[in-house]
Amino acid sequence: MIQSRASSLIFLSVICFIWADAVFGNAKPCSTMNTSLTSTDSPATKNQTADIPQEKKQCCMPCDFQAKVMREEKHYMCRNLQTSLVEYARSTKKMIRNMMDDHQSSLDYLSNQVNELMSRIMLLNNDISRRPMDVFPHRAIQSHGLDCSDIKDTIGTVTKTPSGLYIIHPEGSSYPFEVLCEMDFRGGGWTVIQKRSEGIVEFQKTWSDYLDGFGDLSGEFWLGLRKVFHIVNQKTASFMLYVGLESEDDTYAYASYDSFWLEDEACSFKIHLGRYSGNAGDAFRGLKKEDNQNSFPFSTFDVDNDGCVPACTLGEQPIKSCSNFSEKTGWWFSQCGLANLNGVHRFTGRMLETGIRWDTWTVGGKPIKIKSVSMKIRRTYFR
Ligand SMILES: [Ca+2]
Repeated sequence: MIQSRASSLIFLSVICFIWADAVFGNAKPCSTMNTSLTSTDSPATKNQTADIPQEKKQCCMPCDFQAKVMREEKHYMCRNLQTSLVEYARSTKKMIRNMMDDHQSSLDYLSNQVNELMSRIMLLNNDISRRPMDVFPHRAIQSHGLDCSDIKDTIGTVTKTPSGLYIIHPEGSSYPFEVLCEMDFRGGGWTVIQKRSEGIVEFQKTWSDYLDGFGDLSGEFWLGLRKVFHIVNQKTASFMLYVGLESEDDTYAYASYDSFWLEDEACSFKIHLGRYSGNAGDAFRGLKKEDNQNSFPFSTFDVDNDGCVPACTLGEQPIKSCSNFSEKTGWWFSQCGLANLNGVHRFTGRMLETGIRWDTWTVGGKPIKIKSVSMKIRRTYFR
């Protein structure tokens, strides 16, 4: 803006200067005009000059006066030009200073933005390092199927199905519900029915809680006996169970059962397990006849089906309720038995029996302390 204004000013001055130079430059001195008139003298022209006495009078302006006027005009134009140049230089300097100020402001703003982003990244990093690794998306993918195996078999034939939360609607269930599907583990199609890792979710719950489920499907949870019942009791499918264990020393073991189903609520969801395979031992069946939890009903502290009537003896201790003995957690207790994957996470009490238990997984004859566990089920494709 300033630049264009200054340029216009200079341009105008230059034009004026050229114009003035042309006008006054072309004005010849009077004496020369007189000479030319006299040299090309003819009777006709003599008469013409006689007819224009006024013109002759103008042409006869004194030469020194005319030169003086021209000089003054030229000086005036020069001064104008000088002034314009000075103003132009000043405005250019000002403009450059303004531009530099603007650039500095922009740089300051960007620098602040970068600092703010760096702070946010640091906060996020801290947040991530504090939280347990959560590789699954939090929102359920709107894809209906009967169970995770069904989803994998139907959608998975077209495109790869990722692990995560899905909505399923098993046969016999009057309502759809959300489940965590593991699609990458051992061929995929696994519906996770129980998961524990950090010990954030407490498993000391009532019968009602164990019926409907609790916890967070993207973290630790118990899916719920009713939902599991609906999944494994579909007419067209049979299911297997996989129990994955991780010790406090970061070692892994598993127990797999080639069939798994539950009886209905009226029978307190008695558990039925097929053949065992794995390296953690068959803690569901245990080592002695009375340890066998297979075909036993589920128990909580408020619904007692544990087979201790009126009491069992563990060591020297009489036990009336295995759930109470296990800090009010729920399981398919059979005179307590050797397995309780719902036990208290990292139990620090004196008796190991009340922690997460899979007592056939041992080292040096002693049960290994368990920190993470998951129970998942998948359709079996053979009968
Ligand atoms: Ca009892």
